[in-house]
Amino acid sequence: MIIIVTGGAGFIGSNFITYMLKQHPEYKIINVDVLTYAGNLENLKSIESHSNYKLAKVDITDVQEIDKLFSQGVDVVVNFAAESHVDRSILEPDVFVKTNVLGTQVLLDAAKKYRVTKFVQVSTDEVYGSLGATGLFTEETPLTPNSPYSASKAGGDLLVRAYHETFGLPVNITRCSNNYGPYQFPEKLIPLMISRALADQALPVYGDGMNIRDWLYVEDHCSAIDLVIHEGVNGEVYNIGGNNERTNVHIVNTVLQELGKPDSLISYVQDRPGHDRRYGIDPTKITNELGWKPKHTFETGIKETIQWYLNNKEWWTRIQSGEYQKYAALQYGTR
Ligand code: NAD
Ligand code: TDX
Repeated sequence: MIIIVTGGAGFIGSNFITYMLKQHPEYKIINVDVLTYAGNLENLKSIESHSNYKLAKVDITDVQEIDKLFSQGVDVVVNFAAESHVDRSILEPDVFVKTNVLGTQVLLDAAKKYRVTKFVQVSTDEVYGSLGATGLFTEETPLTPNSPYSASKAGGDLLVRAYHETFGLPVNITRCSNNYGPYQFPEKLIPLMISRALADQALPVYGDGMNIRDWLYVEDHCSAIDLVIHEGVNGEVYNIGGNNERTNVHIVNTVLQELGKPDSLISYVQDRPGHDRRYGIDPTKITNELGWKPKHTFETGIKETIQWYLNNKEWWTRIQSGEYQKYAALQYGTR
């Protein structure tokens, strides 16, 4: 099986490639990644010389290059490539539309032309918008995205759906809750708080800190996608989540406790515009129909993650010293 994994140098994509080469060492994996600020080949150090792994530094919006790649043979596409950070989408929405909508359409056209046997669109629960105090997102929840990021992901998802309905392309869409684990870029909540707490910097909590996210350890997300590739019914959407709803304040307090740092580092700052209050995934469909089960609880996963960041300080300090500084200055000033 030849799998094109787009965005394979990012957080989830790199975990996924590593996971797949462990589970299915005979599969050939081509990582299509243009290496934006979020793409980091260091994430793939453990498998970079695997005989079944290849990197193609290509932009998914580049029609000619994508066509050339697909013409060399591909069975399955897993599309992780995206601009993924909500705060950046508020500062600069245009690149989100380009990559997450146009890029998806370019991949769909190539997948159709070269008759792939499966196209998996890796999407997010954020396309469903925000929940009140009760209820969960099911696959039938209407799409009501609130940020430029989630609107662009919803746009990509609707194109994937349309290519199934119109052209019969064998697709699946997966919608996952917040991932955490090794190699997550330190702009996202958990690694941001770990890295700033270790430097005794203020921890910026948006609004009242009572927004809720539903956390999933990245390896459990990878096992779900592996299942969808093999067992997913064409045209179906699968929600992926581990029933781990936590407030942001709970997350930050957990990080502080694990690192032995004081609460006084917490700094409540202006809320994110359009900030979704609560996400919660109902994973009944993937659990009952495909037999998926997460291996990690939040309590074990967060401990492992914090330990990983403690053991891999060079990885994230190198990132923080690069292009990230411009964004951090804009986002956090001198706090
Ligand atoms: P990330 O930002 O860490 O990585 C994105 C990767 O895509 C990077 O390697 C980047 O170089 C690459 N990329 C960006 N634009 C590209 C382009 N035009 N052409 C080729 N490559 C490009 O993202 P992530 O957190 O690993 O998320 C991966 C996917 O999963 C995204 O589609 C995201 O929407 C989705 N998702 C993420 C989460 C989460 O909690 N992180 C949750 C649900 C869904
Ligand atoms: O500095 C911060 N302070 C803060 O309070 C940051 C960066 C975040 N937050 C809050 C905002 C959210 O309520 O923490 C929560 C999590 O924020 P992010 O890590 O930015 O994640 P989120 O906005 O929930 O989106 C993530 O999960 C869904 C990923 O970035 C998306 O790619 C994915 O689709």
